[in-house]
This record gives sequence, C-alpha cells and structure tokens, in this order.
Amino acid sequence: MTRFVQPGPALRDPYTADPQLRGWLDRLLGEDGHAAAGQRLSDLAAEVLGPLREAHHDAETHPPTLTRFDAWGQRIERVDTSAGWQAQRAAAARHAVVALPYLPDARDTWGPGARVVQHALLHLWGPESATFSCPVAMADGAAALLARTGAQGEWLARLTATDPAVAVTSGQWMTESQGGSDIARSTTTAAPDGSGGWVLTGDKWFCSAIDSAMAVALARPEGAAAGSRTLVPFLVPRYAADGRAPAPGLQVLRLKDKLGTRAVPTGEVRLDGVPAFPLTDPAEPGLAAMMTLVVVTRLHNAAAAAGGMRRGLEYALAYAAERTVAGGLLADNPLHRATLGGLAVDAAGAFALAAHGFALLGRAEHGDRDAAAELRLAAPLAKLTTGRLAVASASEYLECFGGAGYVEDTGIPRLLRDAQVLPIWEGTTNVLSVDVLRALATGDGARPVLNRLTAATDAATHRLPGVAEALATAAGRLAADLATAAADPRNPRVVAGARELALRLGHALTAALLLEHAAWAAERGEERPALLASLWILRRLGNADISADLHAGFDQLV
Ligand code: UCC
Ligand code: FAD
Repeated sequence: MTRFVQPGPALRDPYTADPQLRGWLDRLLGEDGHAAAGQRLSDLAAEVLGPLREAHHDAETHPPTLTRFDAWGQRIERVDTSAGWQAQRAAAARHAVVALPYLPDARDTWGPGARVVQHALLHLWGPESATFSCPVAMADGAAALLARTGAQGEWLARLTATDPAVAVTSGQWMTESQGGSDIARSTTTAAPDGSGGWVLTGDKWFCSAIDSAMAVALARPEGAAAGSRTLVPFLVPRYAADGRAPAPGLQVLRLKDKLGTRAVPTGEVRLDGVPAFPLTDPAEPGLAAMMTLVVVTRLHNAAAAAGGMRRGLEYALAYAAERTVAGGLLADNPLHRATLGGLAVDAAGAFALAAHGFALLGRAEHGDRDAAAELRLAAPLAKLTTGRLAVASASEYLECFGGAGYVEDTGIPRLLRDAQVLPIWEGTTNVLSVDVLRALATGDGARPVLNRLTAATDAATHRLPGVAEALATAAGRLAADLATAAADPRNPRVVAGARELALRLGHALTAALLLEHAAWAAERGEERPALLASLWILRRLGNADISADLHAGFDQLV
C-alpha cells in the first residue's frame, strides 16, 4: 500500500522573496544604501533558512527552567536555557540586531537610515528567533535610554557589542502585580545605601528574559510624590560580581507558565535591597525619560507583528502550492486565493507601519523635530494596529493549514500563541488607545499624520481616482472625529471610542504610507505597490468586499 505523505511547507529565502522589503529599502536608503546593506541581509537570511530555524525549534521545544537552591540549600536562582536560545543570543550579537544603529560605521553609511536597516534585520530574523527578539527589543530600548542620558557608558558598550562573548541583553521591569497599565500604583522603592549608592526593594511581577545581565527597573525614590511621573529608571545588574550568582538581595520567585513565548524565561522577581544605579536624577520625575526605552520596545513589537505576518504568509503560500483540494492545487482555488490575498494586504500594511516607525525613530534620534513630533503618535499607532492585525492574521494562517495548523509538531500553532502577546505587553490595545488620545491633545497632535494623509491622497487623485476618493471620504470623517476627541479627551464618550478612533487613524496612516510608496514605485514601472495600497484602502477604510479583486490580483500581491 502506498501511503500519502503531505510535503511540509518549504520556506523561500525571506530576503529575496520579499519584494515589499526590497522596494522599501531602495526607496528609504536609495539603491546604493540598500546595496550597502545587501550582504548583511543576505547573510542573515541564509542563517534563518538553516541554523537559526533549527535553533528556534530547539529553544521552543526545550523551555527554560529555574533552580532556586543548590543541593546544600544555597540560593542560586539559576535559569537554564536551551542550546537553541544560546545560539539565538550569539546570532543577535553577530548580526548586530541591537548594535547596528549605534555602530559608528553604520551611522556613517546610512545616517538615520541605520534604523531602517535594523528594521530589515528584525523583519528577517524575528519570526525564527524563538522570541529572542524580546530581549533584543529591551536591550535596544535600554541602549537608547543610556545613550540619551549619558549614564552607565560601560553598560551601553556591552548592550551594543557585536562580539557574542561581550554582548549582553536587558530586562525592562515596570509591571507589578497591582498594576501593569497603571504603574502609578507601583510600590517598589529606591533608597540610598549609605555609601553613595542606591538599593531597590519591591516585587516585579513580569520580568521577561530574566537571564539577561541587567534590567531597567522603575522605582520610587524615598520621599518622591505619588503618581507615575515621579518613578525613576534604575539600572539593576542581575548578577553578582562573579557573573553567576544572583545580585545581592535578588530572588527569582518562579518562572511564568505562559500561553506562548515559551522559550523566553519570564520571572517574578523579588528585590530586597538590590544595588541599582539611577539613570536620571532621582530627585526629578523620571517616567518621561523611561518612555525613551518604551517607544523603542513598542516599535520592536510592531516589527515582530509585521515580520510574523509576512512569515506566516510565506508558510501558508508554500503549503498552498503543495496541497491539493477539489481536484486542484489550493493555490489555484479562487476562495483560498482571496483569503491569502487579504492576508498579504494586511501583512503589507503592517510592514509599512513598522518600517515607518523605525524610519521616524532614526530621524528623531538625529535631531529631526518633525520626525519626533510624528513619532509621538505613530509609535502607539504602529504598536496597537499591528498587534491587532497580527492576532487576526495568525488565526487565519492556522486555518490555512486545516487540521495540521492545530497540531503542535508542525510548528504552526506557535504562530497564534506568540501573536497573542503582541497586543498585551508593552501596553495593551486600550492603554495605547488612551495614549493616542493623550498625544492628540498635546503638541502637534494629529497634524503630522493628517498632513501625510492629505499629501498622499492628493498625489493619488490622478493615478488612482476611485481609491483617492474613498480615502478622502474616510480622511474627512476622521479629521472631524479627531478634532472632537482632541478638544475633550477625558469625555467618557470620547474615551469609550478611543480604540475605534485609534485603529481608524492607524489604518489611515497605513494607507498614506502605502500610497507614498506606490507613487515612488510607479515611476519605476512597478504596479504591485499600487495594487496593495488600493486594496488596503478598500479593505480597511472602504469596508468594501474586494474578494474578487484579491483573487484576480493574487499573483501580484504575494
Ligand atoms: O511589557 C513589557 C515588556 C515585555 C517584553 C518586551 C517585548 C518587546 C517587544 C518584543 C517583540 C517580540 S514592559 C511593561 C510595559 N508597560 C507599559 O507599557 C505600561 C502601560 N502604561 C502606559 O503606557 C501608561 O500610559 C503610562 C504608565 C506610561 C502613563 O500613564 P499615567 O500614569 O496615566 O501617566 P500620564 O499622566 O499619562 O503620563 C505621565 C508622563 C507624562 O509626562 P510629563 O510628566 O512630562 O507630563 C506623559 O507625557 O509620562 C509621559 N508619557 C509619555 N511620553 C506617557 N506616555 C508617553 C509616551 N507614550 N511617550 C512619551
Ligand atoms: P491590567 O493593567 O490590569 O489590564 C487589565 C485590562 O484592563 C486590559 O484589558 C487593559 O486593556 C484594560 N485597561 C487597563 N487600563 C486601562 C485604561 N486606562 N483604559 C481602558 N482599559 C484599560 N512587564 C514588564 O514590566 N516587564 C516585562 O518584561 C514583561 N514581560 C511580559 C511578558 C509576558 C508574556 C506578558 C503577558 C506580560 C509581560 N509584562 C511585562 C507585563 C505586561 O506589560 C502587562 O501585563 C501589561 O502592561 C498589562 O498590565 P496588567 O497585566 O497589569 O493588566
């Protein structure tokens, strides 16, 4: 008897097979700038296809363990991780996934565009990183904070090292059991140690990558007023001077048993007089400085969402090219093509938002005030919009595999588990929506995003008249609702609508970004970006049924 065995999905080279990534790099860096990054990106893509996929699988199937005491009762708080996790750690350093924007030669070559190259690295590597992208994000956020404050230069050098023997990652300890969103309720205190230093006391409830060499922890200095603003970021060395024993007074109470991100050791930590170094003046409010770190990690979150969506699409496409249904290949079935086409449009939108966030971050870090003003709104929009898209898409990717998508050792269920954390950590969708309301009511508010929307709509009027009209109608309604919200952001009706408004704004910003790229690509004779932009606008802003267009345009879309 011949037994049928379905071939599994074979992954294409994630760099060469991603026309959107390549096109955006050409536009944002110029062709020479893109060429200068080519070798880095090809090298990483090659590793993703081989050793890093294996390391990813190893780390996912060998979760971390915590040993609190040795045989004699000595407290050791040892976290053991898999060989795969260690391989990811080394790869992250070697490929400069954190370091790139801080390297002098990268800054010389690409200027603010070094952040664009970094985003490309994350896009290729993140989905096969066993979520080592999490400590990478926190290390980058910590490095940005240290670079801004000028504190703890030795730690900055280690966070941005490319030698795996030297490089370290960081944790980000904000959440306490009584409040993760509402960190004003934090009770961790900072007190002088009597010899010029500081010690922290309190419990931190979710500490991802607890194997990291350091963390940035929020604490309230003795005597500081209540509220969130007065919290101060402190650098906490995780280990004692020998690099193995826990820092004095630090206990890892247990590791979380989580739905996803299973390779990441996430601990509950008790701080009982643990030595720490203030990163800002402890006599002054420190939360605003901490947000330097948080903006960076939120953009990494958007990159993880977009990267995961593109990789999910790649796996689903590969499967559709092999799987037979109703007498033909799944990839030729009109209904399945429309399903995958919709996912391709959403993946393109998520990529545009994440890429824009990193481009703005690079410019803001180089002193561009307009970019900084737009980033204030674009960062929460990118995080919350891509987080929701990633969860919806991951559910569809599983279904694209039928029953196989629900079976653990195909590796597919992980897509859904790991997507589900993206709208939770680094601020939930609702919390970020409230943050958007706050941003709308201060400084430049929605103006940078609305200007971008108007310019993109005007530019599309001749080339894509129907689409431009749909966008103009949506933008008009949105501008009126944004003005109402900005005028009275605490009004319960406005607060109740914050999520809907933020998502509409996120979708509109995405439309503008896709149209900007389409206009540039049209000059080079490329039609795919215009199709993606049009279908995004009709799907996400026009509420139109575009299934037939998705089927017809499928080969161009993917
Ligand atoms: O989850 C975490 C790590 C997970 C693992 C890492 C994953 C990385 C990605 C991986 C990819 C694979 S760490 C925990 C994250 N937790 C949060 O994000 C907290 C969520 N809560 C908020 O975001 C809240 O909005 C707060 C706590 C930041 C602020 O809320 P409050 O207490 O109501 O306070 P206010 O009044 O809104 O803001 C206080 C100050 C103000 O500044 P000043 O004092 O100058 O007026 C605000 O302008 O903070 C400033 N501020 C901001 N500044 C608040 N939000 C922002 C902002 N987004 N940007 C700049
Ligand atoms: P709550 O704040 O209690 O939220 C409960 C619900 O209330 C949510 O639906 C939320 O949207 C809603 N809500 C809260 N405030 C508002 C509001 N103002 N308006 C409307 N709705 C609101 N934290 C760290 O500090 N460091 C880490 O390394 C870390 N790692 C994590 C790893 C994982 C796997 C997970 C799941 C979480 C991690 N967290 C970490 C914690 C994470 O940041 C918080 O869980 C998150 O910020 C939400 O806080 P909470 O759990 O206290 O929920």
